[in-house]
Amino acid sequence: MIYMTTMVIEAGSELVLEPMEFHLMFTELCPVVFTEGGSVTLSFEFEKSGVIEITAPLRFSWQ
Ligand SMILES: [Cu+2]
Repeated sequence: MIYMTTMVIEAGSELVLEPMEFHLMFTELCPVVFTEGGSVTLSFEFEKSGVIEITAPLRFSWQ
């Protein structure tokens, strides 16, 4: 796994986040706040598009 703080998405292309590919990984989360089946709101900051927020489901395993 390679830790990255930024990624380049070329105009007109897409970046798919999924387990075992490019993904977001959170560590040392508070189990009271982050529960499987819940969701989390994420803010992505794009150089030209600004900030876009999405709500993503929380899964603790991909199996
Ligand atoms: Cu990871």
